Amino acid sequence: MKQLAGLAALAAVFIAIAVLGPRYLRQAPDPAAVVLPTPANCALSATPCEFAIDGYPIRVSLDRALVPLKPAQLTIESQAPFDTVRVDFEMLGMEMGDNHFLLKPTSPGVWSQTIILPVCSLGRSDWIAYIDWVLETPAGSRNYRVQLPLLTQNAY
Ligand SMILES: [Cu+2]
Repeated sequence: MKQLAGLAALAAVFIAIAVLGPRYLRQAPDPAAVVLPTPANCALSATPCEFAIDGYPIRVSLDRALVPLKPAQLTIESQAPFDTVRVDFEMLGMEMGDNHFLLKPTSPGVWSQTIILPVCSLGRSDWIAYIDWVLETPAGSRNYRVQLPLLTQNAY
């Protein structure tokens, strides 16, 4: 009986790791990632954000203001030879589900993806977009992350 309880406890721990693990893995930047400072005056829903990674200019834009449940096109432009571009939308201190998107290269130097964000049950509109880039270099892969604040707008 004692063994069974021990086994159940162990199983509970494994289940907790399986359920919670990916969430924390997703939120944590790659340990080797270069976390760039958040660009000043960057309100992603109003105007494009522009900054640089390793001397390469980067432009992040949306084709429309972000409204919950309405698709919007997120576009990231750069001549840097990135191999992977992804974005994760989160709310500080609130579990908002999986809002992780892999951007697709649509033309040389342009990465794009359709973004849909859920409605916040608390009526909040403040999101953080964690954008991750992976750059393959002869010396190995380099990861970069920038976090951009953004506000969704009410549909009504
Ligand atoms: Cu929320």
